[in-house]
Amino acid sequence: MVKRLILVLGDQLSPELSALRKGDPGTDMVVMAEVADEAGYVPHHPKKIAFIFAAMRKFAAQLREDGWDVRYTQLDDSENAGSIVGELLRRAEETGADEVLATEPGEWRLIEKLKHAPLKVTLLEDDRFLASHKEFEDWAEGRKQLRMEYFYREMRRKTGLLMDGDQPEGDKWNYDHDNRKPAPDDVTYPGPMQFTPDDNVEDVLDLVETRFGDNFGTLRPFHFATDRTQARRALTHFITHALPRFGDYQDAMLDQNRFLYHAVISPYLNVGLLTVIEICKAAEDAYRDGHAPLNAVEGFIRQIIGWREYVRGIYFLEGPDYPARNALGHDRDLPAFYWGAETKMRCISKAVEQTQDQAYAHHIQRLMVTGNFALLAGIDPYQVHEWYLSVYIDAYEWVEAPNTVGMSLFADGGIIASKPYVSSGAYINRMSDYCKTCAYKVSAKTGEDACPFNLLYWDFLNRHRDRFEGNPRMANMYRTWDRMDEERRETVLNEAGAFLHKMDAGELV
Ligand code: FAD
Ligand code: DLZ
Ligand code: SF4
Repeated sequence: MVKRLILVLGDQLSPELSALRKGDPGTDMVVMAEVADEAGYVPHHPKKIAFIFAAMRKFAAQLREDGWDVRYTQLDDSENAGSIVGELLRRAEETGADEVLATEPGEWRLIEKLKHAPLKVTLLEDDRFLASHKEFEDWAEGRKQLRMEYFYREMRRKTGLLMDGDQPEGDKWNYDHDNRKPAPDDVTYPGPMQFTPDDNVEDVLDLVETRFGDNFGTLRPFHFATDRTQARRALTHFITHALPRFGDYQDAMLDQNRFLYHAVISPYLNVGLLTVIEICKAAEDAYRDGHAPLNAVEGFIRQIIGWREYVRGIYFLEGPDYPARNALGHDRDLPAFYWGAETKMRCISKAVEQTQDQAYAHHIQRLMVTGNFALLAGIDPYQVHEWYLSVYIDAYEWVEAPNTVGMSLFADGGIIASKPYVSSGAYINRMSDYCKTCAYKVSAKTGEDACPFNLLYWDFLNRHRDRFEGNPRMANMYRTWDRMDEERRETVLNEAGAFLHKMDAGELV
Protein backbone atom coordinates (compact mmCIF):
# COMPACT_ATOMS: atom_id res chain seq x y z
CA MET A 1 0.00 0.00 0.00
CA VAL A 2 1.38 3.40 -1.02
CA LYS A 3 1.46 5.83 1.88
CA ARG A 4 1.99 9.16 0.17
CA LEU A 5 2.30 10.64 -3.29
CA ILE A 6 5.30 12.86 -3.90
CA LEU A 7 4.59 15.44 -6.59
CA VAL A 8 7.53 16.51 -8.76
CA LEU A 9 6.73 19.33 -11.18
CA GLY A 10 8.48 20.11 -14.45
CA ASP A 11 10.64 22.78 -12.83
CA GLN A 12 11.46 20.69 -9.77
CA LEU A 13 13.96 18.27 -11.29
CA SER A 14 16.42 18.21 -8.38
CA PRO A 15 17.29 15.09 -6.39
CA GLU A 16 17.64 17.36 -3.34
CA LEU A 17 14.05 18.68 -3.71
CA SER A 18 12.45 19.11 -0.27
CA ALA A 19 9.53 16.78 -1.13
CA LEU A 20 11.94 14.02 -2.18
CA ARG A 21 14.10 14.53 0.90
CA LYS A 22 11.06 14.23 3.13
CA GLY A 23 9.68 11.20 1.27
CA ASP A 24 10.51 7.56 1.72
CA PRO A 25 11.23 5.45 -1.40
CA GLY A 26 10.09 2.38 0.53
CA THR A 27 6.51 3.57 1.06
CA ASP A 28 5.91 6.68 -1.06
CA MET A 29 5.38 7.01 -4.79
CA VAL A 30 6.57 9.82 -7.05
CA VAL A 31 4.01 11.35 -9.43
CA MET A 32 5.13 13.25 -12.51
CA ALA A 33 2.85 14.28 -15.35
CA GLU A 34 2.96 16.06 -18.69
CA VAL A 35 -0.43 17.77 -18.67
CA ALA A 36 -2.40 19.98 -21.02
CA ASP A 37 -3.08 22.58 -18.29
CA GLU A 38 0.61 23.27 -17.68
CA ALA A 39 1.53 23.09 -21.34
CA GLY A 40 -1.31 25.46 -22.20
CA TYR A 41 -1.74 28.22 -19.58
CA VAL A 42 0.14 30.39 -22.08
CA PRO A 43 1.20 29.41 -25.61
CA HIS A 44 4.69 28.31 -24.57
CA HIS A 45 7.46 28.27 -27.16
CA PRO A 46 7.73 24.69 -28.53
CA LYS A 47 11.40 24.52 -27.45
CA LYS A 48 10.33 25.32 -23.88
CA ILE A 49 7.76 22.52 -23.80
CA ALA A 50 10.18 20.07 -25.41
CA PHE A 51 12.94 21.01 -22.96
CA ILE A 52 10.69 20.51 -19.94
CA PHE A 53 9.16 17.23 -21.11
CA ALA A 54 12.54 15.77 -22.15
CA ALA A 55 14.17 16.80 -18.86
CA MET A 56 11.16 15.43 -16.90
CA ARG A 57 11.40 12.05 -18.64
CA LYS A 58 15.12 11.77 -17.97
CA PHE A 59 14.69 12.82 -14.37
CA ALA A 60 11.97 10.21 -13.85
CA ALA A 61 14.35 7.54 -15.19
CA GLN A 62 17.02 8.74 -12.78
CA LEU A 63 14.63 8.59 -9.84
CA ARG A 64 13.75 5.02 -10.76
CA GLU A 65 17.45 4.14 -10.82
CA ASP A 66 17.72 5.71 -7.38
CA GLY A 67 15.07 3.32 -6.12
CA TRP A 68 11.90 5.39 -6.36
CA ASP A 69 8.61 4.02 -7.61
CA VAL A 70 7.61 6.64 -10.21
CA ARG A 71 4.25 6.96 -11.96
CA TYR A 72 4.93 9.09 -15.00
CA THR A 73 2.16 10.26 -17.32
CA GLN A 74 3.04 11.26 -20.86
CA LEU A 75 0.96 13.90 -22.59
CA ASP A 76 -0.58 11.43 -25.04
CA ASP A 77 -1.46 8.74 -22.48
CA SER A 78 -5.14 7.94 -22.89
CA GLU A 79 -5.81 8.17 -19.14
CA ASN A 80 -4.13 11.58 -18.80
CA ALA A 81 -6.40 13.73 -16.61
CA GLY A 82 -5.07 16.95 -18.14
CA SER A 83 -4.10 18.75 -14.94
CA ILE A 84 -1.73 18.30 -12.03
CA VAL A 85 -4.53 17.98 -9.50
CA GLY A 86 -6.43 15.61 -11.82
CA GLU A 87 -3.36 13.40 -12.09
CA LEU A 88 -2.85 13.38 -8.32
CA LEU A 89 -6.48 12.35 -7.80
CA ARG A 90 -6.17 9.59 -10.38
CA ARG A 91 -2.99 8.25 -8.80
CA ALA A 92 -4.47 8.50 -5.31
CA GLU A 93 -7.44 6.42 -6.38
CA GLU A 94 -5.18 3.93 -8.13
CA THR A 95 -2.87 3.40 -5.16
CA GLY A 96 -4.99 4.16 -2.12
CA ALA A 97 -2.64 6.98 -1.06
CA ASP A 98 -4.42 9.74 0.81
CA GLU A 99 -1.73 12.35 1.23
CA VAL A 100 0.44 14.37 -1.13
CA LEU A 101 3.83 15.86 -0.36
CA ALA A 102 4.84 18.68 -2.69
CA THR A 103 7.48 21.34 -2.82
CA GLU A 104 5.83 24.73 -3.22
CA PRO A 105 5.34 25.55 -6.93
CA GLY A 106 6.81 28.75 -8.36
CA GLU A 107 3.46 30.20 -9.31
CA TRP A 108 0.47 31.39 -7.29
CA ARG A 109 -1.90 29.78 -9.81
CA LEU A 110 -0.65 26.28 -9.06
CA ILE A 111 -0.23 26.90 -5.33
CA GLU A 112 -3.93 27.83 -5.14
CA LYS A 113 -4.93 24.75 -7.13
CA LEU A 114 -2.96 22.45 -4.85
CA LYS A 115 -4.29 24.15 -1.73
CA HIS A 116 -7.87 23.66 -2.91
CA ALA A 117 -7.42 20.11 -4.16
CA PRO A 118 -9.79 17.55 -2.60
CA LEU A 119 -6.76 15.75 -1.12
CA LYS A 120 -4.52 16.36 1.85
CA VAL A 121 -1.60 18.28 0.32
CA THR A 122 1.41 19.29 2.39
CA LEU A 123 3.41 22.07 0.74
CA LEU A 124 7.07 22.22 1.71
CA GLU A 125 9.38 25.14 1.28
CA ASP A 126 11.42 25.25 -1.92
CA ASP A 127 14.83 25.44 -0.29
CA ARG A 128 16.70 25.29 -3.58
CA PHE A 129 16.66 29.09 -3.18
CA LEU A 130 19.03 30.82 -0.79
CA ALA A 131 16.45 33.05 0.84
CA SER A 132 13.28 31.60 2.36
CA HIS A 133 10.04 33.64 2.22
CA LYS A 134 10.50 34.40 5.91
CA GLU A 135 14.06 35.65 5.41
CA PHE A 136 12.99 37.93 2.59
CA GLU A 137 10.02 39.24 4.57
CA ASP A 138 12.28 39.97 7.53
CA TRP A 139 14.72 41.79 5.29
CA ALA A 140 11.90 43.80 3.68
CA GLU A 141 10.20 44.63 6.97
CA GLY A 142 10.28 48.33 7.76
CA ARG A 143 12.33 49.31 4.70
CA LYS A 144 11.06 52.22 2.64
CA GLN A 145 12.75 50.95 -0.48
CA LEU A 146 13.54 47.36 -1.30
CA ARG A 147 16.79 47.84 -3.19
CA MET A 148 18.40 44.74 -4.63
CA GLU A 149 21.91 45.94 -3.80
CA TYR A 150 21.37 45.70 -0.02
CA PHE A 151 19.65 42.36 -0.25
CA TYR A 152 22.52 41.11 -2.40
CA ARG A 153 25.06 42.03 0.29
CA GLU A 154 23.10 39.92 2.76
CA MET A 155 23.31 36.99 0.36
CA ARG A 156 27.07 37.49 -0.04
CA ARG A 157 27.47 37.41 3.74
CA LYS A 158 25.18 34.41 4.04
CA THR A 159 26.98 32.32 1.41
CA GLY A 160 30.51 33.63 1.99
CA LEU A 161 30.84 33.99 -1.80
CA LEU A 162 33.55 36.49 -2.77
CA MET A 163 34.07 37.44 0.85
CA ASP A 164 37.32 38.22 2.55
CA GLY A 165 36.39 37.68 6.16
CA ASP A 166 33.44 39.99 6.70
CA GLN A 167 34.54 42.31 3.90
CA PRO A 168 33.77 41.99 0.19
CA GLU A 169 36.58 40.66 -1.97
CA GLY A 170 38.57 43.59 -3.39
CA ASP A 171 36.88 45.96 -0.87
CA LYS A 172 33.91 46.73 -3.09
CA TRP A 173 30.56 44.97 -3.23
CA ASN A 174 29.77 45.87 -6.81
CA TYR A 175 32.03 46.20 -9.85
CA ASP A 176 29.39 47.26 -12.32
CA HIS A 177 31.16 50.46 -13.30
CA ASP A 178 33.88 48.25 -14.90
CA ASN A 179 31.26 46.44 -16.96
CA ARG A 180 28.76 47.68 -19.56
CA LYS A 181 31.21 48.14 -22.42
CA PRO A 182 29.78 48.62 -25.90
CA ALA A 183 29.70 45.66 -28.27
CA PRO A 184 33.12 44.37 -29.31
CA ASP A 185 34.03 44.03 -33.01
CA ASP A 186 35.05 40.47 -32.50
CA VAL A 187 33.49 37.84 -30.22
CA THR A 188 35.84 34.96 -29.46
CA TYR A 189 33.23 32.76 -27.74
CA PRO A 190 31.45 30.30 -30.06
CA GLY A 191 28.31 30.30 -27.89
CA PRO A 192 26.74 27.86 -25.43
CA MET A 193 27.47 24.15 -25.62
CA GLN A 194 25.08 22.29 -27.93
CA PHE A 195 23.77 18.76 -27.45
CA THR A 196 22.49 16.41 -30.12
CA PRO A 197 19.08 15.01 -29.18
CA ASP A 198 19.09 11.27 -28.41
CA ASP A 199 16.15 9.00 -29.35
CA ASN A 200 14.20 9.89 -26.20
CA VAL A 201 14.54 13.60 -26.87
CA GLU A 202 13.60 13.02 -30.52
CA ASP A 203 10.38 11.30 -29.33
CA VAL A 204 9.55 14.39 -27.30
CA LEU A 205 10.31 16.66 -30.26
CA ASP A 206 7.91 14.64 -32.43
CA LEU A 207 5.21 14.90 -29.79
CA VAL A 208 5.68 18.64 -29.38
CA GLU A 209 5.72 19.16 -33.13
CA THR A 210 2.36 17.39 -33.45
CA ARG A 211 0.69 19.01 -30.46
CA PHE A 212 2.26 22.48 -30.30
CA GLY A 213 3.66 22.99 -33.78
CA ASP A 214 1.44 26.06 -34.27
CA ASN A 215 2.75 27.90 -31.22
CA PHE A 216 5.09 30.83 -31.86
CA GLY A 217 8.66 29.51 -32.05
CA THR A 218 10.88 27.17 -34.01
CA LEU A 219 11.27 23.70 -32.52
CA ARG A 220 14.15 22.27 -34.55
CA PRO A 221 17.10 22.32 -34.37
CA PHE A 222 17.01 21.63 -30.63
CA HIS A 223 20.35 21.68 -28.81
CA PHE A 224 19.58 22.34 -25.15
CA ALA A 225 20.93 20.12 -22.39
CA THR A 226 18.17 17.94 -20.93
CA ASP A 227 19.83 16.29 -17.94
CA ARG A 228 22.16 17.21 -15.14
CA THR A 229 25.32 15.76 -16.69
CA GLN A 230 24.81 17.78 -19.84
CA ALA A 231 23.89 20.91 -17.89
CA ARG A 232 27.13 20.57 -15.89
CA ARG A 233 29.10 20.38 -19.14
CA ALA A 234 27.32 23.49 -20.42
CA LEU A 235 28.25 25.30 -17.20
CA THR A 236 31.93 24.27 -17.41
CA HIS A 237 32.03 25.35 -21.04
CA PHE A 238 30.73 28.79 -20.08
CA ILE A 239 33.08 29.20 -17.10
CA THR A 240 36.10 28.18 -19.18
CA HIS A 241 35.42 30.08 -22.36
CA ALA A 242 33.06 32.99 -21.66
CA LEU A 243 33.09 34.03 -18.01
CA PRO A 244 36.33 36.05 -18.25
CA ARG A 245 34.64 38.47 -20.66
CA PHE A 246 31.09 38.20 -19.27
CA GLY A 247 31.32 41.41 -17.26
CA ASP A 248 32.77 43.56 -20.00
CA TYR A 249 30.11 42.75 -22.56
CA GLN A 250 27.16 41.91 -20.33
CA ASP A 251 25.05 44.76 -21.73
CA ALA A 252 26.21 44.63 -25.35
CA MET A 253 24.12 43.44 -28.30
CA LEU A 254 25.16 42.37 -31.77
CA ASP A 255 23.10 41.91 -34.90
CA GLN A 256 24.97 38.74 -35.89
CA ASN A 257 25.73 37.22 -32.50
CA ARG A 258 22.92 36.02 -30.28
CA PHE A 259 24.77 34.98 -27.13
CA LEU A 260 27.92 37.12 -26.82
CA TYR A 261 29.45 36.02 -23.49
CA HIS A 262 26.21 35.05 -21.75
CA ALA A 263 25.86 31.79 -19.85
CA VAL A 264 22.46 30.53 -21.10
CA ILE A 265 22.17 28.57 -17.89
CA SER A 266 18.84 29.99 -16.69
CA PRO A 267 16.86 27.13 -18.32
CA TYR A 268 18.89 24.58 -16.34
CA LEU A 269 18.99 26.50 -13.09
CA ASN A 270 15.27 27.24 -13.16
CA VAL A 271 14.21 23.60 -13.55
CA GLY A 272 16.72 22.37 -11.00
CA LEU A 273 19.32 20.66 -13.18
CA LEU A 274 21.94 22.97 -11.66
CA THR A 275 22.09 24.56 -8.21
CA VAL A 276 22.73 28.17 -7.28
CA ILE A 277 25.71 27.28 -5.13
CA GLU A 278 27.45 25.00 -7.60
CA ILE A 279 27.20 27.65 -10.33
CA CYS A 280 28.47 30.45 -8.10
CA LYS A 281 31.25 28.33 -6.59
CA ALA A 282 32.44 27.39 -10.07
CA ALA A 283 32.57 31.09 -10.94
CA GLU A 284 34.31 31.99 -7.68
CA ASP A 285 36.90 29.24 -8.25
CA ALA A 286 37.61 30.71 -11.69
CA TYR A 287 38.40 34.03 -9.99
CA ARG A 288 40.52 32.51 -7.23
CA ASP A 289 42.47 30.47 -9.81
CA GLY A 290 43.22 33.63 -11.76
CA HIS A 291 41.14 32.49 -14.74
CA ALA A 292 38.50 35.25 -14.63
CA PRO A 293 38.66 38.83 -13.36
CA LEU A 294 36.71 40.08 -10.35
CA ASN A 295 34.44 42.41 -12.33
CA ALA A 296 33.18 39.46 -14.39
CA VAL A 297 32.78 37.04 -11.51
CA GLU A 298 31.18 39.53 -9.13
CA GLY A 299 28.79 40.67 -11.87
CA PHE A 300 27.82 37.09 -12.67
CA ILE A 301 27.35 36.02 -9.05
CA ARG A 302 25.30 39.17 -8.39
CA GLN A 303 22.81 38.18 -11.08
CA ILE A 304 22.23 34.85 -9.41
CA ILE A 305 22.38 35.39 -5.65
CA GLY A 306 21.28 39.02 -5.99
CA TRP A 307 18.77 39.62 -8.75
CA ARG A 308 17.39 36.11 -9.08
CA GLU A 309 16.75 35.65 -5.37
CA TYR A 310 15.51 39.21 -4.99
CA VAL A 311 12.88 39.02 -7.76
CA ARG A 312 11.57 35.77 -6.30
CA GLY A 313 11.33 37.44 -2.91
CA ILE A 314 9.32 40.29 -4.41
CA TYR A 315 6.96 37.93 -6.28
CA PHE A 316 6.02 36.05 -3.13
CA LEU A 317 6.01 39.14 -0.90
CA GLU A 318 3.66 41.07 -3.19
CA GLY A 319 1.08 38.32 -3.69
CA PRO A 320 -1.03 36.82 -6.48
CA ASP A 321 -2.22 40.14 -7.94
CA TYR A 322 1.33 41.24 -8.79
CA PRO A 323 1.38 40.15 -12.48
CA ALA A 324 -1.82 42.12 -13.15
CA ARG A 325 -0.55 45.45 -11.83
CA ASN A 326 -0.67 48.43 -14.12
CA ALA A 327 0.52 51.49 -12.21
CA LEU A 328 0.93 53.60 -15.34
CA GLY A 329 -2.51 52.70 -16.74
CA HIS A 330 -1.12 51.43 -20.04
CA ASP A 331 -3.66 49.72 -22.28
CA ARG A 332 -2.36 49.46 -25.84
CA ASP A 333 -2.51 46.00 -27.44
CA LEU A 334 0.73 44.13 -28.00
CA PRO A 335 1.69 44.74 -31.64
CA ALA A 336 1.83 41.78 -34.01
CA PHE A 337 5.57 42.26 -34.53
CA TYR A 338 6.15 40.75 -31.07
CA TRP A 339 4.80 37.56 -32.63
CA GLY A 340 7.03 37.77 -35.68
CA ALA A 341 5.15 40.16 -38.01
CA GLU A 342 7.38 42.48 -39.99
CA THR A 343 8.76 45.66 -38.46
CA LYS A 344 11.28 48.14 -39.80
CA MET A 345 12.84 48.51 -36.36
CA ARG A 346 15.98 46.40 -36.69
CA CYS A 347 16.58 46.03 -32.95
CA ILE A 348 13.07 44.68 -32.35
CA SER A 349 13.03 42.43 -35.39
CA LYS A 350 16.39 40.86 -34.44
CA ALA A 351 15.43 40.36 -30.78
CA VAL A 352 12.12 38.77 -31.80
CA GLU A 353 13.74 36.68 -34.54
CA GLN A 354 16.23 35.15 -32.13
CA THR A 355 13.50 34.64 -29.54
CA GLN A 356 11.50 32.77 -32.15
CA ASP A 357 14.51 30.64 -33.18
CA GLN A 358 16.13 30.02 -29.80
CA ALA A 359 13.52 30.75 -27.11
CA TYR A 360 16.33 32.93 -25.75
CA ALA A 361 17.37 36.55 -25.73
CA HIS A 362 19.77 38.00 -23.22
CA HIS A 363 18.91 40.42 -20.46
CA ILE A 364 19.54 43.68 -22.26
CA GLN A 365 17.57 42.59 -25.31
CA ARG A 366 14.65 41.74 -23.01
CA LEU A 367 15.00 44.91 -20.94
CA MET A 368 16.19 47.63 -23.29
CA VAL A 369 14.75 46.52 -26.64
CA THR A 370 11.43 44.64 -26.34
CA GLY A 371 10.77 45.81 -22.77
CA ASN A 372 11.81 49.41 -23.35
CA PHE A 373 9.63 49.63 -26.46
CA ALA A 374 6.60 48.16 -24.67
CA LEU A 375 6.99 50.68 -21.85
CA LEU A 376 7.54 53.69 -24.11
CA ALA A 377 4.61 52.73 -26.34
CA GLY A 378 2.27 52.19 -23.38
CA ILE A 379 1.45 48.54 -24.03
CA ASP A 380 -0.81 46.72 -21.58
CA PRO A 381 1.63 45.13 -19.08
CA TYR A 382 -0.44 41.98 -18.71
CA GLN A 383 -0.16 41.24 -22.42
CA VAL A 384 3.56 41.90 -22.26
CA HIS A 385 3.85 39.62 -19.22
CA GLU A 386 2.04 36.81 -21.04
CA TRP A 387 4.36 37.27 -24.01
CA TYR A 388 7.52 36.94 -21.93
CA LEU A 389 6.06 34.00 -20.02
CA SER A 390 5.34 32.24 -23.31
CA VAL A 391 8.38 32.84 -25.43
CA TYR A 392 11.41 32.27 -23.21
CA ILE A 393 12.68 28.83 -22.30
CA ASP A 394 13.54 29.98 -18.77
CA ALA A 395 10.18 31.65 -18.04
CA TYR A 396 8.27 30.76 -14.87
CA GLU A 397 6.06 33.32 -13.26
CA TRP A 398 8.10 33.81 -10.07
CA VAL A 399 11.04 35.11 -12.10
CA GLU A 400 9.39 36.40 -15.26
CA ALA A 401 6.66 38.57 -13.70
CA PRO A 402 8.87 40.72 -11.45
CA ASN A 403 11.32 41.21 -14.30
CA THR A 404 8.60 42.17 -16.76
CA VAL A 405 5.94 43.88 -14.70
CA GLY A 406 8.35 45.41 -12.18
CA MET A 407 11.81 45.94 -13.61
CA SER A 408 10.91 46.46 -17.23
CA LEU A 409 7.44 48.04 -17.29
CA PHE A 410 7.31 49.93 -13.97
CA ALA A 411 3.78 48.54 -13.65
CA ASP A 412 4.34 47.82 -9.94
CA GLY A 413 4.74 51.55 -9.36
CA GLY A 414 8.45 51.38 -8.54
CA ILE A 415 8.93 48.52 -6.10
CA ILE A 416 11.77 47.01 -8.12
CA ALA A 417 12.99 49.90 -10.26
CA SER A 418 13.70 53.27 -8.69
CA LYS A 419 13.02 54.85 -12.07
CA PRO A 420 11.67 53.45 -15.33
CA TYR A 421 14.22 51.75 -17.57
CA VAL A 422 13.49 53.93 -20.60
CA SER A 423 15.90 55.06 -23.22
CA SER A 424 15.92 56.68 -26.62
CA GLY A 425 17.66 55.08 -29.59
CA ALA A 426 21.00 56.50 -28.41
CA TYR A 427 21.40 53.81 -25.76
CA ILE A 428 20.66 50.99 -28.22
CA ASN A 429 23.07 52.54 -30.69
CA ARG A 430 25.80 52.77 -28.08
CA MET A 431 25.42 49.17 -26.93
CA SER A 432 24.76 47.46 -30.28
CA ASP A 433 25.28 47.58 -34.02
CA TYR A 434 21.58 47.25 -34.85
CA CYS A 435 21.16 50.86 -35.89
CA LYS A 436 23.71 50.57 -38.70
CA THR A 437 21.33 48.46 -40.78
CA CYS A 438 18.02 49.88 -39.57
CA ALA A 439 15.50 51.53 -41.88
CA TYR A 440 15.21 54.29 -39.28
CA LYS A 441 17.98 56.76 -38.46
CA VAL A 442 19.02 56.77 -34.84
CA SER A 443 20.49 60.24 -35.23
CA ALA A 444 17.16 61.62 -36.52
CA LYS A 445 15.05 63.04 -33.69
CA THR A 446 12.08 63.98 -35.86
CA GLY A 447 10.99 63.44 -39.43
CA GLU A 448 10.03 60.50 -41.66
CA ASP A 449 12.97 58.31 -40.71
CA ALA A 450 13.37 59.32 -37.06
CA CYS A 451 14.06 56.35 -34.78
CA PRO A 452 10.74 55.53 -33.04
CA PHE A 453 12.51 55.13 -29.70
CA ASN A 454 13.57 58.80 -29.95
CA LEU A 455 9.98 59.97 -30.47
CA LEU A 456 8.37 57.65 -27.95
CA TYR A 457 10.92 58.44 -25.26
CA TRP A 458 9.79 62.05 -25.03
CA ASP A 459 6.16 61.10 -25.49
CA PHE A 460 6.45 58.76 -22.49
CA LEU A 461 8.12 61.36 -20.29
CA ASN A 462 5.59 63.98 -21.27
CA ARG A 463 2.64 61.61 -20.70
CA HIS A 464 3.83 60.71 -17.21
CA ARG A 465 5.19 64.06 -16.15
CA ASP A 466 3.10 64.24 -12.99
CA ARG A 467 4.46 60.98 -11.73
CA PHE A 468 8.13 61.32 -12.65
CA GLU A 469 9.19 64.95 -12.71
CA GLY A 470 9.79 64.94 -8.97
CA ASN A 471 12.12 61.93 -9.22
CA PRO A 472 15.65 63.33 -8.75
CA ARG A 473 17.07 60.67 -11.06
CA MET A 474 14.84 61.95 -13.86
CA ALA A 475 15.24 65.67 -13.34
CA ASN A 476 17.84 65.95 -16.10
CA MET A 477 15.56 64.32 -18.64
CA TYR A 478 12.80 66.83 -17.91
CA ARG A 479 15.24 69.72 -18.01
CA THR A 480 16.38 68.63 -21.49
CA TRP A 481 12.77 68.35 -22.64
CA ASP A 482 11.91 71.74 -21.22
CA ARG A 483 14.86 73.34 -22.95
CA MET A 484 13.58 72.29 -26.38
CA ASP A 485 11.60 74.98 -28.13
CA GLU A 486 7.85 74.70 -28.09
CA GLU A 487 7.50 73.97 -31.79
CA ARG A 488 9.99 71.11 -31.64
CA ARG A 489 8.24 69.56 -28.66
CA GLU A 490 4.97 69.73 -30.52
CA THR A 491 6.50 68.07 -33.57
CA VAL A 492 7.94 65.26 -31.45
CA LEU A 493 4.59 64.60 -29.77
CA ASN A 494 2.66 64.73 -33.04
CA GLU A 495 5.06 62.35 -34.73
CA ALA A 496 5.02 59.96 -31.77
CA GLY A 497 1.20 60.00 -31.91
CA ALA A 498 1.22 59.33 -35.65
CA PHE A 499 3.64 56.43 -35.18
CA LEU A 500 1.46 54.84 -32.50
CA HIS A 501 -1.63 55.36 -34.61
CA LYS A 502 -0.01 53.57 -37.54
CA MET A 503 1.18 50.77 -35.29
CA ASP A 504 -2.28 50.33 -33.76
CA ALA A 505 -3.78 50.15 -37.24
CA GLY A 506 -1.45 47.24 -38.02
CA GLU A 507 0.51 49.17 -40.65
CA LEU A 508 4.20 48.45 -41.15
CA VAL A 509 6.25 50.53 -38.72
P1 FAD B 1 23.38 35.58 -17.88
O1 FAD B 1 23.34 36.96 -18.39
O2 FAD B 1 24.53 34.76 -18.28
O3 FAD B 1 23.24 35.66 -16.29
C1 FAD B 1 23.52 34.56 -15.45
C2 FAD B 1 22.32 34.14 -14.64
O4 FAD B 1 21.90 35.17 -13.78
C3 FAD B 1 21.09 33.80 -15.44
O5 FAD B 1 21.15 32.47 -15.92
C4 FAD B 1 19.97 33.97 -14.43
O6 FAD B 1 19.76 32.81 -13.69
C5 FAD B 1 20.51 35.06 -13.51
N1 FAD B 1 19.88 36.35 -13.81
C6 FAD B 1 20.42 37.38 -14.49
N2 FAD B 1 19.59 38.45 -14.46
C7 FAD B 1 18.50 38.06 -13.78
C8 FAD B 1 17.29 38.70 -13.43
N3 FAD B 1 17.04 39.97 -13.76
N4 FAD B 1 16.38 37.98 -12.77
C9 FAD B 1 16.60 36.70 -12.42
N5 FAD B 1 17.73 36.04 -12.71
C10 FAD B 1 18.67 36.73 -13.37
N6 FAD B 1 15.12 35.32 -16.25
C11 FAD B 1 14.64 34.08 -16.11
O7 FAD B 1 15.34 33.20 -15.61
N7 FAD B 1 13.36 33.79 -16.48
C12 FAD B 1 12.53 34.71 -17.04
O8 FAD B 1 11.40 34.42 -17.38
C13 FAD B 1 13.05 36.03 -17.22
N8 FAD B 1 12.27 37.00 -17.78
C14 FAD B 1 12.77 38.24 -17.95
C15 FAD B 1 11.94 39.24 -18.49
C16 FAD B 1 12.41 40.52 -18.65
C17 FAD B 1 11.51 41.59 -19.22
C18 FAD B 1 13.74 40.83 -18.28
C19 FAD B 1 14.26 42.21 -18.44
C20 FAD B 1 14.57 39.86 -17.74
C21 FAD B 1 14.10 38.56 -17.56
N9 FAD B 1 14.90 37.55 -16.99
C22 FAD B 1 14.38 36.30 -16.81
C23 FAD B 1 16.26 37.84 -16.50
C24 FAD B 1 17.39 37.61 -17.51
O9 FAD B 1 17.09 38.25 -18.71
C25 FAD B 1 17.64 36.13 -17.74
O10 FAD B 1 17.82 35.47 -16.52
C26 FAD B 1 18.89 35.91 -18.57
O11 FAD B 1 18.77 36.58 -19.80
C27 FAD B 1 19.13 34.43 -18.77
O12 FAD B 1 20.16 34.21 -19.69
P2 FAD B 1 21.61 33.75 -19.27
O13 FAD B 1 21.55 32.47 -18.52
O14 FAD B 1 22.44 33.77 -20.50
O15 FAD B 1 22.01 34.89 -18.28
C1 DLZ C 1 6.05 24.99 -17.86
C2 DLZ C 1 5.56 23.58 -17.71
C3 DLZ C 1 5.05 22.91 -18.82
C4 DLZ C 1 5.07 23.50 -20.19
N1 DLZ C 1 4.53 21.68 -18.71
C5 DLZ C 1 4.53 21.07 -17.51
C6 DLZ C 1 3.95 19.78 -17.34
O1 DLZ C 1 3.37 19.21 -18.26
N2 DLZ C 1 4.02 19.21 -16.13
C7 DLZ C 1 4.58 19.82 -15.06
O2 DLZ C 1 4.64 19.24 -13.99
N3 DLZ C 1 5.09 21.07 -15.19
C8 DLZ C 1 5.10 21.70 -16.37
N4 DLZ C 1 5.59 22.96 -16.49
C9 DLZ C 1 6.12 23.64 -15.31
C10 DLZ C 1 4.97 24.21 -14.43
O3 DLZ C 1 4.14 25.05 -15.21
C11 DLZ C 1 5.59 24.94 -13.23
O4 DLZ C 1 5.87 23.99 -12.26
C12 DLZ C 1 4.70 26.00 -12.63
O5 DLZ C 1 4.52 27.06 -13.52
C13 DLZ C 1 5.30 26.55 -11.33
O6 DLZ C 1 6.55 27.17 -11.56
FE1 SF4 D 1 16.21 50.37 -33.02
FE2 SF4 D 1 16.04 53.01 -33.54
FE3 SF4 D 1 18.37 51.75 -33.77
FE4 SF4 D 1 16.42 51.28 -35.51
S1 SF4 D 1 17.47 53.20 -35.21
S2 SF4 D 1 17.72 49.76 -34.54
S3 SF4 D 1 14.62 51.41 -34.21
S4 SF4 D 1 17.19 52.03 -31.90
